[in-house]
This record gives sequence, C-alpha cells and structure tokens, in this order.
Amino acid sequence: MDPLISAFLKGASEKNFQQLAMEFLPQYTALVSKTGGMLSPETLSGIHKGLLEGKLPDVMSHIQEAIHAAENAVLQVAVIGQSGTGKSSFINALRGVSHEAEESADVGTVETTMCKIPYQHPKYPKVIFWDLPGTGTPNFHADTYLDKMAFASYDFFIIISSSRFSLNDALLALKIKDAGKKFYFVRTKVDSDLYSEEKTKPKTFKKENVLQRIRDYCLTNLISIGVTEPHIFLISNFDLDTFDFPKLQETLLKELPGHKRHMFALLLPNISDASLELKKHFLQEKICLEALKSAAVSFIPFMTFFIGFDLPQQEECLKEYRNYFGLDDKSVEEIAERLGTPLEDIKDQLKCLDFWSLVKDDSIITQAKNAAEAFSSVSGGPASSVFQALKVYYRRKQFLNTVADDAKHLLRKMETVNVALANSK
Ligand SMILES: Nc1nc2c(ncn2[C@@H]2O[C@H](COP(=O)(O)OP(=O)(O)OP(=O)(O)O)[C@@H](O)[C@H]2O)c(=O)[nH]1
Ligand SMILES: [Mg+2]
Repeated sequence: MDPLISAFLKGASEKNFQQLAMEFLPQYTALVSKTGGMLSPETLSGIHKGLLEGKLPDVMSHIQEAIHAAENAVLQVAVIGQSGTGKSSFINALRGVSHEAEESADVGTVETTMCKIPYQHPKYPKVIFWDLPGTGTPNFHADTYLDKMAFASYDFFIIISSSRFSLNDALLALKIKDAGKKFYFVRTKVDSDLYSEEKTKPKTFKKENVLQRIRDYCLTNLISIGVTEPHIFLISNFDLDTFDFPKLQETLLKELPGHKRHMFALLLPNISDASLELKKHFLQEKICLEALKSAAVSFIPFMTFFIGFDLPQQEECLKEYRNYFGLDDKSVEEIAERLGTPLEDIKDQLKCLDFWSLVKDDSIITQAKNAAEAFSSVSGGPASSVFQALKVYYRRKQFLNTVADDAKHLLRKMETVNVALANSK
C-alpha cells in the first residue's frame, strides 16, 4: 500500500491529526517525486490546514476539487515557426495522429499553414494545439503578431525551426517572455541532418558530434539575438523516442501547473518504457488521491457512505486505462496490422483485454481485507468502509499495472519489428 494511505489510516484512526499534517507533505512529495504531481501549492496548504485542524470534510473537498480540476483542465499549446519547418508534423506527432489521417494537420512541402488553425486532441478534446501562421512572411511584425494571435490564451509556445532560428522567431521569443509566458525552442529534422552528414562525411561521421554542433549553432544564434539561456530540444518528428523529445516532455510536464500536468501526461505518445512509466506514475497518484478521499470520508461521523465501484464502473475504469496506454480496440487492431500478426494472436497476449479474469482475481479482496483488518485491529476504526475504499484502490492498481505491462510488451514487439525492418533495408 502507498505509505500516504497507510499513514493516513493510522493517523486518522488514532485521531493523531497533528502528526498526519506533519507527514502529509513529505509523503506526497515522495509519491510524486517523478512527476511533480497534480496538487497545487494552494491545495497542499489547504489539505495541511484541514489535517491540522482535524477537519476531514475540508481535506476531502480539497482533494475532490483538485481531481475535478485535473480532469477538466483546458490546455492550449501554440506552435509557431517558419513555413516548412515541421510545425504540422510536430502537432500530428503529439496528437498521435498519422500524417495521412483525415483529422491530421496538413503536412506538405509547400506553404500549407496560412492562418491559425486549432487541432483538438482526438482523445482529449480539451487539449488544443494551435498551428499559427509562419513567422517568415514579409508582413510579419513581432510587435503585433502576439496580440493578433491572442497570445494570452495559450499555456505555452513551441517555437520550431529546422535550420537556424530566424530573427523573427527570436524577437517573438523575447515578446513571449515579456508577456510572462513560457516558450521552448524545438529544432526539427535532425534525422535528415544526420543522414546527410553520414552520406557526405562517412569517415569522420559521429552522431554525437553532429548533434552537439547543431545544438551549439542554435545556442549561439539565439544568444546573439538576445535570448538568454535558451532551452533547445533537437528532435525528429519521425522518430520521437530518440533525440530530445523525451526531455522536452519531461520539461513541459515539470513546468506546467499541477492541474494541467495530469492531462498533458495522459496525452503523451506511448513511445518508450519511460513514457509509459511516467503515465503510470500520474495515474497512480490519482488512484492514491481517490483512495485518500474515500478513506477521509470513512472517518467523518455520519458520513460513512460509500459510492460503489460496481462491475460496470470497473469495466469503464479498465477501458479508460487501456485508452490512456493506446490499447483501446482500434489501436490494438492497428498494432496487429503494423506487426503483421493476426489480431487474435495479439489479443491472446494481452491480459488487459480479459476483464472477467481480472475481476475474478480474489487476491485483491484478500489484500484489501487484510489491510483493513490490520488497521482496525489496532484502532477499532470503521473497518467496513475502509475495506471498501481499499478494494477500489487495489482493483484500480491491478488494472493499471496490467495495462502498463501489456503496453510495454507490445512496445517491445514493435521495437523488434522496427529493428528487423531497418536491417532489411
Ligand atoms: N526528415 C524530416 N522531415 C520532416 C520532419 N518534420 C517535418 N518534416 C517534413 O518537412 C515537410 C514540412 O513539414 P510540415 O509539418 O508541413 O511543416 P509546416 O511547418 O507545418 O509547414 P507550413 O504548414 O507550410 O508552415 C514535410 O515534407 C514533412 O514530412 C522531421 O523531423 N524530419
Ligand atoms: Mg503546417
């Protein structure tokens, strides 16, 4: 069990709220050490105060509000840069949409983005990527551009370039900074830089040296234009798990406000074990906070009702996790196709598709019972409602672990196929 939950159960049953208040922040910080977490500093201090004063209804409502805010967060990302630099490709990659899909952002070799266009994330409609018009056109004016583009509505800006960053981009970056917004420089197409370098200088070619040269070049350019300490991310839109894309994800997550972080983490493409783990950590936090909320309810006199987690709700929960990890029915079909493996064979390998065997696993009930009894034998607390809360907690964790393991399994298979394909070329 997460230390946060066991400490809460112990503290609440002994009515040792001072101790609980003292322990909460360090324990929560440990729980979210890899992700930053979804609770804002205000929520954390609200929970701390609620615990200190022994006001569990306050604790419960702070957690409830934070979960609600995270689930309903709106995220607007502006992508800017000169024509042809790969803005649309980057948006498609982040939306997990293939360039040929109907709902994809237009990708082409002529200037295809003429005015600002919103692209909703197909799974998370509250997340919108804005493909803003190129900054390289003659009638571009850094002074008026941001106002025209309603800059205040974006959470952050991604400035894209595929060679050197232009003066216009740098001017824009300075304006964005003055307006108190965050921006990140992304240098795309490093795959083609590497390809051409290897072709032209096969004897001296060293991947790391080429990448370092591009990085230094971008840095020098931006600093000379007046951008201080620019963060530059070298990426290939065709190969997200290599180069700096994972670092970009991490940085964006760290710098977003807590309630937006959760949404952003869920939409990130499932490109590596690290990205799957990251998602898992975010969902674990949510499971833990939900359990904490239910546990708090258990200790509020006359309020020990329990909102159930019946089979349809469990099925929905598993479906949701599968969706987050790209294992929904449609995605599994697409993966089977890409692997060239019959769909039934793939399905047989995925434990998360068999809802009934998962819910038949009694060990969850035993775990929850033992944990609830262990704690109530010490305290004589409200064991039954705590047992219900722990049952949900263990069941959700079981679903999450199963889905994440299956996603890793498929990722491994895809990697093997990709390597075989690359070797056959
Ligand atoms: N090799 C390589 N090609 C890329 C990459 N990103 C984009 N491209 C190609 O670059 C061309 C332009 O990409 P787009 O995504 O349409 O660029 P854009 O910035 O949206 O262009 P406009 O809409 O005209 O402003 C397309 O042929 C893409 O396939 C990348 O990371 N590597
Ligand atoms: Mg475009």
